[in-house]
Formats: sequence, C-alpha cells, structure tokens
Amino acid sequence: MSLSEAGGYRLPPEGGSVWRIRDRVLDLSGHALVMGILNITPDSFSDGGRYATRDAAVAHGLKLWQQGADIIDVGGESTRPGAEPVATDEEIGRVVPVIRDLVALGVVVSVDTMKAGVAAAAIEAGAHIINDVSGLADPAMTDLCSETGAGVVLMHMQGSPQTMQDDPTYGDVVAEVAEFLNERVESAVDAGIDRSRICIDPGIGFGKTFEHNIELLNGIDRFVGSGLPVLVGTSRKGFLGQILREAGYETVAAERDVATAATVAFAVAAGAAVVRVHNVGHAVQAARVAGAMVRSSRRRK
Ligand code: PMM
Repeated sequence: MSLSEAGGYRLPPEGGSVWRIRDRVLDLSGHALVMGILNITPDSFSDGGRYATRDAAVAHGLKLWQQGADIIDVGGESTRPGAEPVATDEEIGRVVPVIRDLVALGVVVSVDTMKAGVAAAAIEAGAHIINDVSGLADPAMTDLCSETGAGVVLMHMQGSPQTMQDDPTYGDVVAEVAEFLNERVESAVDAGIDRSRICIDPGIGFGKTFEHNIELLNGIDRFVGSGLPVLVGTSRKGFLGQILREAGYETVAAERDVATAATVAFAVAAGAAVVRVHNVGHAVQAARVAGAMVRSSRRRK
C-alpha cells in the first residue's frame, strides 16, 4: 500500500513500535526519542567549528547524552546549502575516532553521511544507525545497511546540498515527499533491509522553500500513517528565523532553541518518533510535555 495514496495508511506493526538498530532495539512506544546533533565540521550553519578536536567533540556528545539524548548523530560533512563536499578520508578522520569513543562510553550513535565508505568505517567503529540525507542514493549504502542490520534514517532531499535551494518546486510537496519515501523504503526492503530498521524523514530544509517546510510539518501525520517511525529535523533552521523575523526578532541560528522547542512539541503531538536537535535539554522537556498532553487527550476520548 502506498504512503502517498490518500487514506492508504498502514497500521503500526503488531506488538508495539520499535526501531531495530544492529543488535539493539529502541522502544518507540513510550516517549519520542531525542537525537542530539554533533557536527564535527568547520562549516555547519549553527555549530560549525565548535567541536573540531576529538576531545571537544566527545565531551559535547557525552554532555548531550547526559542531558537525555537517546541517540547522538555524528556528522563530518556539512549539508548546509552550498556546502563544499568533503573527501571520504577526511570525513572518516573527523567522525570515526569520536564514534569509537562515544560507543565505548555506552552511547547510541548514528552517523550522518551520504558516503558508503564513511558509513562502513563508522559501523566498524560501533555506530548503530546510518542517517543518510540522500535517502540511500548509493546502492553500496543499501548493501551495507542490509548486511550489518544498522538502523537507517531515510531522508528526502530535492537535488544535492550544492543545488537544493536554487529553486525547489513541487506540485503537492507532502504527496511528493511521501511518494519518494515510499518508493525508497520499498526498494530498501527489496534489497534486504528489514522494515523494522527503517525510520523516514521528510527532510525539512533540504530543497524546500519556507512554505514547503511549513506544509511538511503540517503533514507529519501523513508520514506517521505509514506505520514507520518518523524523524523530524527542524533545529535552528532558516524557516524558524523567518517566522521569528516576522515577529520582530532577528536571530542567528544558535538563538532559535525556543522556536525549535515549539516545533518539537508540534511534531511530537503529530506523532513524530524522533526529533533531531542541537539543544537536547530543551527538546527533551518539550517532547515529554507534548507526549504527556497527547496521552492524556487519548485517555479522555
Ligand atoms: N538536517 C541537517 C543534517 N542532517 N539529517 C536528518 N535525518 N534530518 C535532518 O533534518 C537533517 C539531517 C542539517 O542540520 P545541521 O547542519 O545542523 O546538522
């Protein structure tokens, strides 16, 4: 049944909702999971250059974990619009030592990469999840996920980081993104990736205008209706800056954590299973409060 068919939703899997990631199982039946962002890049839009050394990066990852993150997402290549690609060896050199240290400390780790070579090295170092913003564009990435049983975040992006904001166009953005994700999920399953290992992500900010981002956030229930866990990544993104500007607040990215928390609450209330954020403490609080409200409203029905 297609994600994009109106009303054609799958019920959540029998026996409750879980996300299998290598030899672990993340329970999605309680609270929404918080994925803390650890960018080891000189040029990410909000935290570029802050965690350039191995020690600084590990310390920050551990801090986010102690603040209540369920997953730490380690990235070594910026995906900001127009960012320059990084060579595989350079990216491995940035992320692998940090992943190794965090895994040794008991942290659940995802690697944010589009390169199968980087993902393989990250898995070897103990990473549990591959967060691929290209939606498994490289067949070698699909094979790696299938062979290792890694958890997969399958995200939608129109174009590439170099071109994605040039002129993103859609007829019906929610339907088209759902269609893409459905097609990628089915092709991943055909290639041997178990459905229980896949999480989908509409890719807020990746080849989307302001209006597209708002429509996608308003359409989260459409993705949730697929029965697969849905990840939502709004943290500090430009569309929040635009909303705040209209309200009279000129902000740089790091000043958007309250706005981010508002979207976290909104996404969790709409059924998102995972939120990806820079400020973990704020997101945990926003997600737990929204979750409590949703549970209480369900009990009253
Ligand atoms: N956003 C960014 C990077 N990676 N991965 C997923 N799955 N979803 C996202 O929305 C996402 C991502 C860009 O933000 P950053 O540069 O602050 O990490």
